[in-house]
Amino acid sequence: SCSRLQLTLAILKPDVTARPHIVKEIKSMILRKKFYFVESKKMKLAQSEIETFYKEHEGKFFHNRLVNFMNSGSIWAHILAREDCIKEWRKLMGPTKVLKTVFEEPNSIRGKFGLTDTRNCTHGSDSEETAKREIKLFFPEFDEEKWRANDEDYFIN
Ligand code: DGI
Repeated sequence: SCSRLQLTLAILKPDVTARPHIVKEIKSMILRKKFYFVESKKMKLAQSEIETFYKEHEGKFFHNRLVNFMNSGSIWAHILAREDCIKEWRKLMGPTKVLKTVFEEPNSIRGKFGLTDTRNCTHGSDSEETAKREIKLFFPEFDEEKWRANDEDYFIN
């Protein structure tokens, strides 16, 4: 039923956004796994927005690299919907570390296209609470209640 659709924030990072044929292939992988694209936009984040987005990683050894990378080009931001969306999107992304993806999840997005632990293609929210916060950050105009009341009926049944 409709109430079982879960939302997540999915980002295609600058490494893939710079390569249109990879973007196309990842979007096909997303559709093949029965996710719906609820909202999509291509955008360039400001440094301050990246700092806010990755606040929890402040102080970690990879923080500067991560911020510089996210600042290096445009991204695609998507709201995806699916049953078990958060877990399923993270499964399709594959593990964070590129070596692990290559040996354990070669058919995941990161397994196929990941370059390094920093240039690892995608982002996905890690919980419902995070998803709500991240969706608000990237799509402040998105009204989840209104979407659930209207558009969602279009997809199911
Ligand atoms: O949810 P994930 O993106 O899989 O991973 P996360 O939330 O733990 O970390 C967010 C991002 O930070 C991740 O996509 C890439 C970067 N990162 C995390 N751990 C490492 C890292 N980058 C490097 N270079 N090395 C790491 O160990």
